[in-house]
Amino acid sequence: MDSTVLERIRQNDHRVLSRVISQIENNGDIPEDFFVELYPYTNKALRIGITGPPGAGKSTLVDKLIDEFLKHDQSVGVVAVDPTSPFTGGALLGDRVRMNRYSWNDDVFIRSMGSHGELGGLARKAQDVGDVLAASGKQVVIFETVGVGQGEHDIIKAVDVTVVVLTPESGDDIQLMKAGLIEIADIFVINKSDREGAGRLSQVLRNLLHTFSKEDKPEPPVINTVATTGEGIPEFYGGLMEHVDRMKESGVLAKKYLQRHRNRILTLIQDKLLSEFWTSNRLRQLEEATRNVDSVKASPHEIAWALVNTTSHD
Ligand SMILES: Nc1nc2c(ncn2[C@@H]2O[C@H](COP(=O)(O)OP(=O)(O)OP(=O)(O)O)[C@@H](O)[C@H]2O)c(=O)[nH]1
Ligand SMILES: [Mg+2]
Repeated sequence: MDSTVLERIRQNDHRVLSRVISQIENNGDIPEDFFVELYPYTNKALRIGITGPPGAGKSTLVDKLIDEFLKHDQSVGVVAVDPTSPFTGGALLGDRVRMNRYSWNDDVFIRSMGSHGELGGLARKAQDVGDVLAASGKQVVIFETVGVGQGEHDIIKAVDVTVVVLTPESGDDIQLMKAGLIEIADIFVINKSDREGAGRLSQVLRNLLHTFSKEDKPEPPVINTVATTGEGIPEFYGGLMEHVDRMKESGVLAKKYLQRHRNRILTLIQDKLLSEFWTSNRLRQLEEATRNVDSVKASPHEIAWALVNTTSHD
């Protein structure tokens, strides 16, 4: 990758963005200095995470939010992470339709990424993609993902502000707490508020949030929307920006940034050490030790320590 690539990214050349993002996605050969040189241009964008159960209306909501940002003269990048789950089989196709809607617009860049079953790496890649979009000058970078497992939480943790989208049918208060959503959410949106039970859910949620509110974190607002008609969208936009201001003032945003920075260092080291550790020789040893039930003679601990003590050149 030569230095003109970075220049092209900074000039918001969408064709180059696409190419670089594909390289990130496919574990392409990206020199380490690329990210070092990119870094100074990655810190201006506001990073928003949007998560929630399958079919809650996240994509419809993001579409409406894009229009709202454009109205306020802000450019937007979207990283839509598609988990390869039977629930979301058509998501990729849907996202392609969305991309076409903005293909003429230099202020919007939408990209979807598949998980290919490896969520850990996906969180890291999604962040790298977010950095590329931020460096292209996008003022807002939205990460959209289905919130069901740890991998998605890793994606969502790497943002400034997290929006959790629920619907009247997404269940009672106990489920909300079980899912750990209260901990990760900075803002709740009750979408599909045209359906029965939306008022009750927002009331239950507000009470819960009030009970669990902590002094070091502003209490998350609860906003009702109907993404399909656009009802509640200006309120969502307004509430989001107000909340971001509050987070900025209270120092929460700076804290999140530092946490994210630290986590990325930890993940990079983890990835590097693991990839260095698993030499073809060690992989062979592991394969031999676990080939079939009869060949399993030693305890997992014993095998693990033997692998650790094998020098990488053996
Ligand atoms: N009635 C109603 N339907 C909605 C609303 N918002 C979205 N929908 C519909 O719900 C369905 C799912 O919407 P999406 O935006 O694809 O939901 P999603 O959360 O992105 O879905 P996944 O990416 O598959 O998890 C679509 O058929 C939308 O038209 C709403 O406010 N009210
Ligand atoms: Mg979607």
